[in-house]
Amino acid sequence: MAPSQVLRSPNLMAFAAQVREGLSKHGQKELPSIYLYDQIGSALFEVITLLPEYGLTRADERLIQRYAPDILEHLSPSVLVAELGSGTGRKTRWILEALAGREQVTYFPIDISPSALEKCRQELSGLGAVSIVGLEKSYLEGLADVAARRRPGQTLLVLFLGSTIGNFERAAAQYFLHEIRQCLIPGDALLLGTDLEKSIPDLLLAYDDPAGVTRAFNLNLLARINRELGANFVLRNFEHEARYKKRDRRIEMHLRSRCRQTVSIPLADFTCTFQKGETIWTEACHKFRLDEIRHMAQQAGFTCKTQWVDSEWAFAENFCVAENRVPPTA
Ligand code: AVJ
Repeated sequence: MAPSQVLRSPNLMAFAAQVREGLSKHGQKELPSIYLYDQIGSALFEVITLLPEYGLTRADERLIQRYAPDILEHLSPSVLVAELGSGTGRKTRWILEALAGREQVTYFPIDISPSALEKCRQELSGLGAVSIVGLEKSYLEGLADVAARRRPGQTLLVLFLGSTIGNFERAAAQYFLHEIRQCLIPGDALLLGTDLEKSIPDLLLAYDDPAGVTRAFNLNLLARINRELGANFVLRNFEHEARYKKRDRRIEMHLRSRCRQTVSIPLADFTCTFQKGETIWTEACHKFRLDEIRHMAQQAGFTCKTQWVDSEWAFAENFCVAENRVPPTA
């Protein structure tokens, strides 16, 4: 085996394979949104959460802060907390602090990014009664791991915050909730954060802010492909675009080619041509209705006990409890 192949990590190979697959599509070219979140992308997203136009994350945190006591009331003692996507730990802190006031807690942040797990550990290290066990795995692998470690009598609380579920196609979101439920036992809980439908101009501003942070966040995906796969994307030749697709009730982020151009991506063994005006679809952010979320939860084997909605930004925190029966997948 050539030395360069020995040095290629499985993660990098998977990245290369998915870039190649997405950019060789004959219709709409696309790149998986998970790759927006390298160290630079995650830092840019952090800045997005501070923008006045992007109220989503602040609404999420306000709701968690305010309703943490109500959430705890529903959970019998000896709680294990698992979070899908470690985030920064900022929102989770409110729940862990409240729990730690009543018992010793174990917190499992699950993230494929080691740097995200490290940041999360730093942010939450001051909490005395909380032991943090980071799992560098995909969401469902991590959750299965947590389920295997639980002892009888422990209740599992799964956190899936920030409307990350909105990145899935609707059918895939439904399927994913069902997969989460399969890892749980009756009485376990899921706290699901979902961004709600709101005025289209407000949504477009949230995903195409005047300061250009979201633009930088989107373009960083091409810069990352340059850095990690040796590609030669010229970032100035692409334009950030946010669109609202009414039929799908989602924002889509695209990168639009300003001219006809060819880009080579050596570590993906691939050369790609873009027509002038052609786009790469980089992210979908679905928006939800309250009754739709209750229905999705039910179809997945949960009962949505409470939905808290923020008064400044239409966002819902959905508190769901695992039912005895799990419906078959549709
Ligand atoms: C982190 C997936 C919830 O969908 O609003 C923000 C990502 N993309 N601005 C979202 C995002 C552009 C964000 N999520």
